[in-house]
Amino acid sequence: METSLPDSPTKTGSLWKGKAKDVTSAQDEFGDLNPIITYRHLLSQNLGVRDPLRVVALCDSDAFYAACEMVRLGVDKDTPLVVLQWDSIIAVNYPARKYGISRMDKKMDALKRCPHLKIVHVATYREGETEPGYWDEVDTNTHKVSLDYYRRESLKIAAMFREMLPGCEVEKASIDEAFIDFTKPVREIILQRYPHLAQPPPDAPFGVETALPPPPPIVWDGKGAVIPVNSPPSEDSSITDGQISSSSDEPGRAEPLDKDVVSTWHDVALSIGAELMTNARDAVHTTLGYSTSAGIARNKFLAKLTASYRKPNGQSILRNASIPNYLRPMPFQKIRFLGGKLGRAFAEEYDAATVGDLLSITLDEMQTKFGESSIWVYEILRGLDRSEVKDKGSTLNKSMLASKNLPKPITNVQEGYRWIRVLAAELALRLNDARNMSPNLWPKTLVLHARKGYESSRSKQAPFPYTREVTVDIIAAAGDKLWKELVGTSTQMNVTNVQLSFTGIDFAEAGQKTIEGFFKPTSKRQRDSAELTDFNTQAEVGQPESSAGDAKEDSATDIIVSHTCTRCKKTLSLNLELSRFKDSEEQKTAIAALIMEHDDWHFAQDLVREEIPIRPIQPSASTSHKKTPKTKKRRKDPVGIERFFDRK
Ligand code: DCP
Ligand code: CA
Repeated sequence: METSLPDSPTKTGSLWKGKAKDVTSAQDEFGDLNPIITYRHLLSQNLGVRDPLRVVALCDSDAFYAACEMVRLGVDKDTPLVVLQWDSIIAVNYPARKYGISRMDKKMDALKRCPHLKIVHVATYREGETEPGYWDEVDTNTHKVSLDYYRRESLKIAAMFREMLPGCEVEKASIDEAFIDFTKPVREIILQRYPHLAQPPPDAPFGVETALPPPPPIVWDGKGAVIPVNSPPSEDSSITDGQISSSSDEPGRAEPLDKDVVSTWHDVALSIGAELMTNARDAVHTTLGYSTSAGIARNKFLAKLTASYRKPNGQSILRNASIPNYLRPMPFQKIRFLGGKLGRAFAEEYDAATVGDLLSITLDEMQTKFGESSIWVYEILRGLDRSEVKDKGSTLNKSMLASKNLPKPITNVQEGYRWIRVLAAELALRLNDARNMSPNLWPKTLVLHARKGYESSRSKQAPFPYTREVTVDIIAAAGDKLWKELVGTSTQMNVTNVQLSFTGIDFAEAGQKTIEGFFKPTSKRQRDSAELTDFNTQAEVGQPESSAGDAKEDSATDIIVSHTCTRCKKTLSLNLELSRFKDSEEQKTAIAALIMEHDDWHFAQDLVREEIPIRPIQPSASTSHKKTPKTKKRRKDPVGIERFFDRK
C-alpha cells in the first residue's frame, strides 16, 4: 500500500542519506524502513498490518508470580522473594536477583546466597479442600499446584490496560504479557496535535497521495529507552529468551539520541504510543502494584524483542532506523521457534550464529532446503511480522484443563477417585471464576485423560449437563463416572498423568438455562439435540410443548420429567410431588441422581457379564495402548519446515 514518489519531500531526509550502499542493503534486507507517509495513510481508517504508522507494544510483568505474592503478602518492595513449586524456583523477584539467584536454582542454594530470602510456595489444592491454599507442608504426592491467583491478577492487569487504552486493541499473549496495538488512537492524536494535517494543502501536487511535510522534532525524554540506530546493543546486554536485555538499573533511561538520524512520522507515532503506554503502566503500578516492562515497535515480533531491553520497570522503543543494527548481532537460535531443531538445522546448514549471518541466504534457497513455509523465517530475520494484534478478551475460552503429573503413579482405582476430586476442585473454581463474568457459561463436555508413562493418553468424555451451580461434587461425580469407564475391570494400573477438562464451553441459551432445558424441549428437533448422552439416554418430557421453551431458572416447579434409557428403553419418571422439591435445583439433582443410579445399575450388570464396552488400562506396557484398526489414523509424515517441529 505504500506509495513511492520520486520527488517526495521526505525522501531527501532519508535515514540512509550519504550511505548509498547501506541504503540499498538495509532497505533490501529489512524492508522499507522509511516508507513515504502520505495524507492518505494518515487519513485512512483501516490500513491494517501494512499501515506505515503502525505502533505495537508488548508489555510484560516483571517477575510476575513473585510480584503477585508480594502484593498478596504486602511485603516491602526491597524484600528478596522467590516462588517455589515443590523444590524448584519458578519466579525470582529483582531484589533476589541481586544475590545471583535464578530460576534454575534449588531452594537450598538460593538460601545459601541470601539467608533472609522470603520463600513462598505456590498455592496448592489439597485433597478434600475445595479451595487452593498456602499450606505449611506441601507434597507433590498429595497436592496439586494452583495458578488461579496469578490468572486472576493477570486478568486484572489486562482489564486495566483495556480501560486505560480506549481504541487500542489489547491481546493477552500469556499469563503476564499483553500486546497492544496503538495505531488507531495514535493516528487520532497526531491529527489533534497537528490539525494542519487534516487535509492536504491546496497546492499539494498529488492531493491525498502527497507525502506529509517533515515531522516536528521529537522529545524522547521520559518516554523510555530509545534503542540506538548506529551502535549495536551495549556490551552489558545479554540475551535471554530470545530477547536482548540489559543489566541497567535505570529504568526508562533514554539512550543518547542519534543526532544524524532524521526523525520520521513513524517516530512521532512511536513516541505517542510510548506516552500512552507509560500512562497505562503507571496505572497498573499504582492501582494494582505490578511493575511492568514494555517494548514499542512497528510490529509484534519487534515489540516482543524490544520489551526486555530495559527491565525491570522499563520501557524501550525500537525506531525503524534501529532495526538493522538491533537484529544483525542477535543469535537467531534465541528467537522463538528457532531455538529447537529448526534453528540447529539452519546453524549447521549455513554455519551461522547470528541473524546477520543468515541475511545473505535468498528466499529461493531457503525454500528449496526448508520448504515453502520457511518464508516465515526469512521474514522474521528481517524483522517483518504481519500478524495482527487481536483482542481475544471477548472471545470465549472454549476449554479449561486441570492436569496433574503424578510422581507417585496411580496404581489402584481408589487413588484415581482421589485425584479426580482434586482436579474437580480446580475446574469448579475456574468455571465459577469465569461465571462471575458470564453467569450462563456452560461447559458442554467433561473429558478425562489418563496417561501411563510416556504412552499416549487414553480418554473418556461425556456431555456435561447445564447446572446453575457447578460444585466440586457435581464435577467429581461426573469425573468418577468417566474414571470407572476408563479403568473398566482393571484392578491394577500405573497412571502417571491425569487430566480433567471442560471443553465446548459456551453461553447457555435461554431455553437451556438449567438442566430442565434438557427435559422439556419444544420440538422433535430440539429433543434430538437435547442430548444427555452422558447417560446414553435421551430426555423426554411430559410437558405441554407450547410452554416448554420458556424455561426460566427457577420456574420448574410444575415440570413432569421422565427419561428414557436408550440401552433398556426403560422410562424413568421423577414423580414430582411438588412439595418434595424446594426448587428447580433439587429437581435437577433428583433426576440426575435417578439417571446416574440407573446407569450404575447397567454398569454393574455389564461388569457381571463382562460386557463393558471400553478397554481397560492394562498394567503391561506392550499391549495396553494398541489402538484398534478402526480408530488408528495414519499420521502423515511431516514435510518441509514441519519436520523440525515435534508433534505434541
Ligand atoms: N514461569 C514458570 N516457569 C518457567 C517460566 C515462567 O512457572 N519456566 C512462570 C513464573 C513467572 C511467569 O511464568 O513469574 C512469567 O514468566 P516470565 O518468563 O515472564 O518471567 P518473570 O515474569 O518471572 O520474570 P521477568 O521479569 O524476567 O519477566
Ligand atoms: Ca514477565
